[in-house]
Amino acid sequence: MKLYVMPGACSLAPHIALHELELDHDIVTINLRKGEGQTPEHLARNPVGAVPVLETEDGRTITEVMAILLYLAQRKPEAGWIPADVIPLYERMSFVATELHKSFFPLFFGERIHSTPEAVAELGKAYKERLAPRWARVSEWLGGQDYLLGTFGPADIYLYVILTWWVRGIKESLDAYPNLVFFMKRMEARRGVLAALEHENLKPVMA
Ligand SMILES: N[C@@H](CCC(=O)N[C@@H](CS)C(=O)NCC(=O)O)C(=O)O
Repeated sequence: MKLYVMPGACSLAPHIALHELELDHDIVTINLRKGEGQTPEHLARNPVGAVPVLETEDGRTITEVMAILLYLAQRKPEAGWIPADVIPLYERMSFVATELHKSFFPLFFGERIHSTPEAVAELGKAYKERLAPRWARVSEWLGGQDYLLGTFGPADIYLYVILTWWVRGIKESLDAYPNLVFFMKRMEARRGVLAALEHENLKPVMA
C-alpha cells in the first residue's frame, strides 16, 4: 500500500493506523505548500488536490481520512477496530470529520476567506468559540474511559491528529479538558503513534 501524506496534516491519521495495525506500506510526501497537490499526477489521484490518498495493492485509490481509516480497520479485523455495533464508531468519526476537522480551515487559512487582519482575527475568535462545546462533547464521550469507544480504534487516531492542530498549530491549551489531556498523553505513549510522528519528523505535542 502507498499512502500520500503531508507531515502533520490529517494524513497523519491513516499513517498512524498503518503503524498501529502493522500493515506494510510506503509513505510518499506531498508538499502542499509547494503546490505538489496540484500536479497532474496528484490531481489524478485526488481531483481536489488533497491528502491523504491511499493506493492499495489491488489497484484501488481511496481518498478521505474516514474512508481510509475504516478500510484499514477492515484489512485487519483481528485488531477489533470495528465493533459489532458500528453506530457509536460512525457517530464519533463523523463528528471528528465534520465538526472538528473542517473547523480548522478558517483557523489556519482565515486570510483566504477575509482580506483584512481584523476580519481574519474575528473569524478565528468565532471558530475557537464554536469549537469549545465540541471539545466538551468529545471530552464527555471519553468520560473516564481510555478511548472514545472504551478500546482503542480509528476514531481515537482521527481525534488525536485534530487535537495536535489545536495544541501545535493554533497554540491553544487543552487544560480546560482534563479528559483530553489524559487522552493525548495516552495516545503519545503508543508505539504506532510515535513511529508515525517520527517518520513525519514531528515531536509529540504533550512532551
Ligand atoms: N475531507 C478530506 C479533507 C482532506 C484535507 O482537507 N486535506 C488537507 C490536509 S489536512 C489538504 O490536503 N489540503 C490541501 C488542499 O485542500 O488544497 C479528508 O477527510 O480526507
